[in-house]
Amino acid sequence: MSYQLILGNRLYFSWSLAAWLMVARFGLEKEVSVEFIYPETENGVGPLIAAYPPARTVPMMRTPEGAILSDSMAIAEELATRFPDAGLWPSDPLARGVARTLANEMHSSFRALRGGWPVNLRHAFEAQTPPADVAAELDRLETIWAYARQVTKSQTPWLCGTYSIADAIFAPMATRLATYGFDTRPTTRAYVAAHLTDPALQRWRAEGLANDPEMPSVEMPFPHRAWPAA
Ligand SMILES: N[C@@H](CCC(=O)N[C@@H](CS)C(=O)NCC(=O)O)C(=O)O
Repeated sequence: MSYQLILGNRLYFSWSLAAWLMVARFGLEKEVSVEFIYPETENGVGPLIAAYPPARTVPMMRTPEGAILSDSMAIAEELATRFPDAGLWPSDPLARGVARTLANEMHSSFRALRGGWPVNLRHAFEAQTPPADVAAELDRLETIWAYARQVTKSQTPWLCGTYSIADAIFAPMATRLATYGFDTRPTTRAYVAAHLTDPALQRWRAEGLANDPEMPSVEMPFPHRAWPAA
């Protein structure tokens, strides 16, 4: 049995985007088969993921031995350990440490942004004024993204040199800023643009638009604008 990754709707499920990038962005699509499940009711993904106990959320990855990984960072770490040549973490020790702490901060924090501005790759909205708690987290993003680029001397658009798990896990945050039209500060603006022009992210969105249903319960009542090119 090969690796099996179960994901949710490409246009709304933040951690599913991050997990898919950990596969697609690192050349692992032959090793990991990907399936999508679409919750249409208040029960969410629960009944659909019930075949993989004890998972309750997506992403979920089943390893060839049968381990059920139901947490994004567990999926990240197992992929990085099992496919060491794929380069999921930076090889440079300093850059790897920075990438790890940023990825884990994303996973454990930013509750206001995650709750207030849900991921939406179907629609972009006219620029929203962030509430105070969201604004504070936007400040924090600018701080840690600028820190990572500066301390690792990144010469690429990415946080720690070559694209790493840290960039995959922040991709949904970059798309949030595109969706809600926030006029961001310099490092943030350039970093969001890098994600919007990333071919893997563009493919994820195009395949979502072609295949995945609209979820009215996640849509916000703001005026729409065109999806930003970058
Ligand atoms: N700890 C999990 C959280 C994943 C998570 O919250 N997934 C959400 C969607 S982004 C989910 O599956 N929610 C249950 C539902 O929609 O019914 C992880 O990091 O992978």
